[in-house]
Amino acid sequence: MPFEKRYEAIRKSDPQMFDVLCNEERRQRGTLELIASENHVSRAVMEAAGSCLTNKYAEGYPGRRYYGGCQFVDQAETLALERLKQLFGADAANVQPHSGTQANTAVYMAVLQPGDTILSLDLAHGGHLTHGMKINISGLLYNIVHYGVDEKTERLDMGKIADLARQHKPKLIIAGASAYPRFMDFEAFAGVAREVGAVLMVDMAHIAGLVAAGEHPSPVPMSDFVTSTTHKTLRGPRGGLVLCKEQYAKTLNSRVFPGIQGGPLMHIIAAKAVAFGEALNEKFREYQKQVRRNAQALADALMSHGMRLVSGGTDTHLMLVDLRPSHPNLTGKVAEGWLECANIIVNKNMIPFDTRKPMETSGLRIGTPAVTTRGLKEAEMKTLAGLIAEIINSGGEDHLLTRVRAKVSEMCQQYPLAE
Ligand code: DSN
Repeated sequence: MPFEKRYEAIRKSDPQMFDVLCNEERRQRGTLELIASENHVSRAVMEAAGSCLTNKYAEGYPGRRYYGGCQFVDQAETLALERLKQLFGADAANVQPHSGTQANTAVYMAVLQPGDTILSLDLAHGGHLTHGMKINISGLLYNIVHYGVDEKTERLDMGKIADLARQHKPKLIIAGASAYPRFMDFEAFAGVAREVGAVLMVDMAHIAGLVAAGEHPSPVPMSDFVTSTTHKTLRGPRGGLVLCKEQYAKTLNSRVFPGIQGGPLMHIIAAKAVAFGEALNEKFREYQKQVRRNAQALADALMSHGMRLVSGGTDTHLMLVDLRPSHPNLTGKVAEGWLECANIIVNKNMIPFDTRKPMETSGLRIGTPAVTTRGLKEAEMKTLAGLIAEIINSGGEDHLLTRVRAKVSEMCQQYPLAE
């Protein structure tokens, strides 16, 4: 069925919004999405997210709600919880956080008092804004000490992190990143946390799908809390989740609701349950293997075209291109714009020790989850790397952008998104 047919009611009631939705659907279908934190969900996830569960208030938790008529949304939330715990082997879980930010904030409120110290990765070295950025709630409420990557290896140095922990005695240590291309040693983090008496929270938002499929070491056994979004490699609807040890479950639940949220989004929780069900399937494991194989192939091919990658490559689904050595005058912002003109979508990103501002940057972050969902494999990664390198080397030359756009369009037709 042509996708426009799915928006029939909107076409009749709100032609302006119909146009917006169709344009975005055309954009997604006609571009190659290399933003590392994005993906394309299944039709089943989309149906659950667009279902009648959006009509239902269900403050509370399954079996203990502040509203009548919750018997079926209780089933939806219970399915989500059971599947999630099975997927990651977790003791306890909460699927109500509206986002990763809410998930992280709920954990902070469960174990910290304002003024307590958090030790976390610097945003400028690949961390996340909810891990203590000055004007995020985390940075406003808590005392933040950051670790970074080693200047030479561009990898985490667990010795230095342990020293910082001994010096500052954080109450909470956060492991997790939004732009770190290497495996993290969660055992080592747990050892540091144990030594200084800190709680360990791993924010696995980027790698959750890889962890679920056994393609990245799991942080669940050795962490007090594990948070995640549900829409990145995990390929669910936009949202958040928290896993924790049983001893924290009651406090954590009360910090999510009524601590920082009211009514849960039951349609999204149903969509999370559908996505977790998909992630339990063998096909998902194969998908995640391919995500990593594609990342490896893309990284190798980009380097063969003379591009420098932060830390020299990737273990995961993403890589960071450092534009400085090959193109000292080119910013990530400009390169992102050229690539977008050719329908290749990436995001500018700070690289460690970047001297440019976050809105300019000297780097690009590139990830393979979404193009792998479309069915692209290693051979297409090589082609893509060649196209990216051509564009960047050409200085955004118009004729070339037009030619690459035609080639990308051909690839999109060859690997269409599911109807
Ligand atoms: N904004 C997300 C990302 O792109 O990595 C993190 O929340």
